[in-house]
Amino acid sequence: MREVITICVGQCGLQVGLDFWTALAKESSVSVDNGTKLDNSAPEPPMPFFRFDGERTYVPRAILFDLEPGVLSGNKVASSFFNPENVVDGHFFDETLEGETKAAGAGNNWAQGYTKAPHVRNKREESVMDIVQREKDLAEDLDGFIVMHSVAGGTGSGMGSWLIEQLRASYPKHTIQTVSVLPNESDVVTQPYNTTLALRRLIEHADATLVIDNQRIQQLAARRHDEGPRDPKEVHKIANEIITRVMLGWTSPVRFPSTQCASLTELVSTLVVSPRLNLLAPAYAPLNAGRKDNVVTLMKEFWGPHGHLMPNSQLALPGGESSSSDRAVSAVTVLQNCRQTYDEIRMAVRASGPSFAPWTVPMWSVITPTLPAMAKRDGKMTAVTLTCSTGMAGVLDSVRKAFDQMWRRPKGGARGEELITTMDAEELKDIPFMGTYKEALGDAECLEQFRDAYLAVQAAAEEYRQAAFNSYMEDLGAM
Ligand SMILES: Nc1nc2c(ncn2[C@@H]2O[C@H](COP(=O)(O)OP(=O)(O)OP(=O)(O)O)[C@@H](O)[C@H]2O)c(=O)[nH]1
Ligand SMILES: [Mg+2]
Repeated sequence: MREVITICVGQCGLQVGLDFWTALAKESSVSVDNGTKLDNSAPEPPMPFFRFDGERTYVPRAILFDLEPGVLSGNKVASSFFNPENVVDGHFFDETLEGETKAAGAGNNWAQGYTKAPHVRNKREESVMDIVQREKDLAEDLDGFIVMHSVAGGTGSGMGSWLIEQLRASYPKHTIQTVSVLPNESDVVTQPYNTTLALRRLIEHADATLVIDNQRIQQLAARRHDEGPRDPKEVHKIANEIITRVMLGWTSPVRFPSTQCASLTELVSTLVVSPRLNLLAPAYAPLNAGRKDNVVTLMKEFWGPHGHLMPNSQLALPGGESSSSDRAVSAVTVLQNCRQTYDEIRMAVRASGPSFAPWTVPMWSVITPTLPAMAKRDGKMTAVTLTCSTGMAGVLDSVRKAFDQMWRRPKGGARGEELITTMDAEELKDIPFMGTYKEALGDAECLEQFRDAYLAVQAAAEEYRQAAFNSYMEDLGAM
């Protein structure tokens, strides 16, 4: 058995995670009220995600962290379905106060989340990594971790960064996959800083990151409902529904292993051909729930204007349709409830596949897991595709540009790269919104953190850009 532990951090991570687990419980015929089986004739729930505890209860292999009680307090599913020792809502141990206290969030500040994380304790005084290790000890043969978070605020971004570093240091051989939500342009003012600082950890330590673009999802949600911008809570609800569908599809080969694929590690290694190209673009079809589909229409939808959860301008569209030099490096599709033959699937893949980078074997892998009846939902065919696309350079460039807008002296002059690579720590006082970052980290470390993160994001963008060309293979060989 290859088990997977999900770890949700911060408001966004928790809300996405709670929706995912609620849907997973439903598909597995497990009650979110108490973890018992809803239907005794149903097969055993997928044990990579659940563990059997005692006589009647299935417990999610999941851990929920926040630095404030907001999402967790009063949430029925959080309190009834999960192991209470794995649900930590902002209790932390502050040595200077000599006792347990409540952390008041990380205030949209990466540095607050990053520096508070090592002090977090549950009611049994277990640290974050004690909790992870306890959960790991309950697995027979741990496959890896799925971390869910936003990179834009303080907790998911900062505590999430710290957690990913710790996971990588403690479990170097286990797969770390993240579901990382990128912000809307109009979200919090410090988001370009937080996003840059967190992206560095994802680039350096995650095996694979599903990049979820809130802005793009908002556009798709508005289109689906034929309306303009909506209340953020409503947008988040729709976004989380889409992310849940992506994650249910993506994890179905792990939950229902077959000879095609039997673990998260296998899935990730099919897609991530170089550890430096680990940021992946997801797509889901059909987004219009009422439609009848076959494999051809679903595959076409991915590469049409509305299937992808990443902007089309940054995607490797099929042959002649590609507006730019973007190319796919690898792609994996999971088809659920597919009743078509292998030949029909191969033909659809051949007809609608993306443009691949010239140095790769143009391989679009398709997995068709066999689902038990209760996981088939309404029996409609759905498809999730993850693509390693050189267009990710465009996403990283947008993050860098937003950062450059912020990182400047009030009186003009150098900004962005030129400023961050030449300035001294004492000049940080001139940079907008630096106060709380400096307070948490100290001047010298603060500048080092920002500079290293900025350069890491810039280097990753360049890596993706170069991966569109044949010379990339030679560059890889030269490393
Ligand atoms: N898709 C989606 N995005 C969300 C959700 N909740 C918040 N966000 C986005 O997440 C970002 C803010 O991060 P949060 O997760 O709220 O912040 P946090 O990690 O709790 O950090 P602090 O509250 O600052 O300590 C913004 O870009 C929000 O738009 C959600 O449920 N779904
Ligand atoms: Mg929060």
